[in-house]
Amino acid sequence: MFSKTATIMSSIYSDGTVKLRNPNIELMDQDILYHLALGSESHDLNEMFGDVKFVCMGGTPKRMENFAHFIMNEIGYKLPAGTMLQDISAYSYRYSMYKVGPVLCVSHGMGTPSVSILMHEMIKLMYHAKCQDPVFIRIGTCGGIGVEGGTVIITEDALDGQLRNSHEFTILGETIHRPAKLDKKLARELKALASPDDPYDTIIGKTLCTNDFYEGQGRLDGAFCDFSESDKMAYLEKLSANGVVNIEMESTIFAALTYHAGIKAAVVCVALLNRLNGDQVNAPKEVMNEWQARPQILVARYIRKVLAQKGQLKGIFGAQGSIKSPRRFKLVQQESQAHE
Ligand code: R2B
Ligand code: URA
Repeated sequence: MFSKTATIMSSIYSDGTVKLRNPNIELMDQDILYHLALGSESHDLNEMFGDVKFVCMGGTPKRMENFAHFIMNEIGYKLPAGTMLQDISAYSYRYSMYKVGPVLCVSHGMGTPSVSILMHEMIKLMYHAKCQDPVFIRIGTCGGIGVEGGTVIITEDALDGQLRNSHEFTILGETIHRPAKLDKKLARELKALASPDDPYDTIIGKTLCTNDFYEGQGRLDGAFCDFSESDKMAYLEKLSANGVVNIEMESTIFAALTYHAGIKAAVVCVALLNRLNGDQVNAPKEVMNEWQARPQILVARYIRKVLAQKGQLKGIFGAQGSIKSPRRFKLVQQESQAHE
């Protein structure tokens, strides 16, 4: 059978490409990445994705589409004239995927099963595309513990519901655990990119990953609740005493599968509320939208930094797209519209 404790073997080739820890894949005629609407023989995955260096994931298709537009501007990436960003996985009707040069922006849905399916296919995509040293970053939302709404939290360790730093899998009816480890150096690098001018805190701490938003996160406001407010508070205090600063629903599987694949990874979330003060997510929409941009801003700083180090960041003129003069552009637009 298989080993119950993961043996850590190298999962990356010396040139940085991803080695697959599954001998079956290369024996197959074609590998269909069903939930991405891509295939290893139907598509030239190396040509399409070979240059990917950063895989950024977040819960919703809209957030990842917004991130794609945001990062395009941040790295000065220019689309060829007359073209626009397309959801590459639109026909899967499952996940959304946008590519902006070296950045792949993918939605992962809610909860560990959804992330698990996506991670298998994303890791295989990296392998088929021969991507070198890809870095995976989850950009998400969470509930804070003892931190105010709007705080940005970088995960140091992802813990499961029993505070174990691993993800539990049931495979062929057997239970196994894989370490839910993230790259500590990457976490520190991200933290160092927080600016003293940011009007919010950016912290590092442990993240609790649960299988449910309501009872699983000790909320009193689900359809069911068989515990008291003091039980809830005692639980949250216990989490806090163990160094847990936030709760979300994807970090253990994300950490476990990237670690198993030998891929450098980080989780950056924004707190939507302080769970010590309540359970309902009720900040106004505009406030929440501004908060959700914060992890994106931090990740964009990281991507810019890495690209700049490689001399691959476009200059300021590139960042403005093809518009040489915004004033003249506006005049031309108005003139054209007048003749519609
Ligand atoms: C954060 O927010 C979602 C639940 O509302 C879940 O995907 C998560 O991790
Ligand atoms: N996401 C969660 O999983 N929990 C929260 O409290 C807020 C967002």
